[in-house]
Amino acid sequence: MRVLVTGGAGFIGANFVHRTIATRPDAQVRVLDAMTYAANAASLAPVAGQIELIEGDITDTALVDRLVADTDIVVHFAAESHNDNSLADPSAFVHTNLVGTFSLLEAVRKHDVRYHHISTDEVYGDLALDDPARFTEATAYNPSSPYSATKAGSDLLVRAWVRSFGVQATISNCSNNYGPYQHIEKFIPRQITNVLAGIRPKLYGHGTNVRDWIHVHDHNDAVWTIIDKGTIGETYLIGADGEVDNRTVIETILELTGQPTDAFDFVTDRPGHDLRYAIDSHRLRTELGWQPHYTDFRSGLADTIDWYRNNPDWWQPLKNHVENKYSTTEKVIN
Ligand code: NAD
Ligand code: TDX
Repeated sequence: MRVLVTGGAGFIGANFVHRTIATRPDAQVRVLDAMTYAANAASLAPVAGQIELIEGDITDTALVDRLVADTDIVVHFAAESHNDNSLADPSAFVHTNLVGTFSLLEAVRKHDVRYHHISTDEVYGDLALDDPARFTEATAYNPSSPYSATKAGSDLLVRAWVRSFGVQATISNCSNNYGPYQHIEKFIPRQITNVLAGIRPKLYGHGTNVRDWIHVHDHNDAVWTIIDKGTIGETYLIGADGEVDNRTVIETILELTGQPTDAFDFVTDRPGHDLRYAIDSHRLRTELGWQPHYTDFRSGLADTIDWYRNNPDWWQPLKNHVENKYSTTEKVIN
């Protein structure tokens, strides 16, 4: 099977490529990635020689057409993915998440190629902290940020291309991922590398916001399950019952690294900060038989801390730049 992975030099895409090479001996993997600030060629080093990496933009229609003509499936991870960046400047989000998805959909339509669309639970907006509800496939779209609005728009393009043109697509909306190779602008690796670099972790607002954490390996396992067994035209929610508030995440990182659990700073809150995400993945579990393997968040976090401790060359060159950028908007409010 020829597999074209967009965004395969980013966090989830690189882990997907590793998993595919390890578990699918018949797969020929090509990665199309623009190698933005979020990509890291070193993330693909473990599979070098076993894949082809093409540096290019998913909005380059001639390139996309040529690559899609020569594949059996497109798995579309490429995106601008960070909410804080989308608040500072949304333009790249419209370009990649909307125009880029459109460009891929036109190519898979033309060449009648199977397509799997990777999306997020953020398309559903947020839930109140005391609301027992969780998102399901039937929840109405209600995105809050430029990031989530462009992801929601990209999902709707996929649904329209399925209905109007019979494109052979599936969609998955997953909750917050953690694990190896995640860019250190994101919450968990930012705080882990803060501790490792002797910087105090930074908690937005009061830290009561809740995220539903899933290990990246469980996400990618679910993606392959949907590709193998999912029904064309359908959407599947991916989640592992991992709801934890942000303050508890920071305290657990501090505890696991042998620091006092109050050794962190409260900083300016994110504008429009979504309160809580929570996924009901009943459909994926009952219809397709998927279940997560990383059910103990604390031990998944401990493994992730070990990965960053053991791979300083991967993240240290990025650290000053990331922290300098945050320091222009973030104020300590202890
Ligand atoms: P990431 O930012 O780590 O990686 C994105 C990759 O896409 C990078 O390698 C980047 O270079 C590439 N890219 C960006 N613009 C491109 C363009 N125009 N053309 C080609 N490549 C381009 O993101 P991630 O966290 O790995 O997320 C991957 C996908 O999963 C995204 O679609 C995201 O919306 C979705 N998702 C992420 C999470 C999460 O917790 N990280 C949760 C649910 C869904
Ligand atoms: O330094 C920080 N301090 C902090 O308290 C950072 C970077 C974040 N936070 C908070 C904001 C969120 O409540 O932590 C939570 C997680 O933040 P992010 O890692 O920025 O993730 P989030 O905004 O929840 O979005 C993530 O999950 C859904 C991914 O970045 C998206 O790509 C995915 O779609």
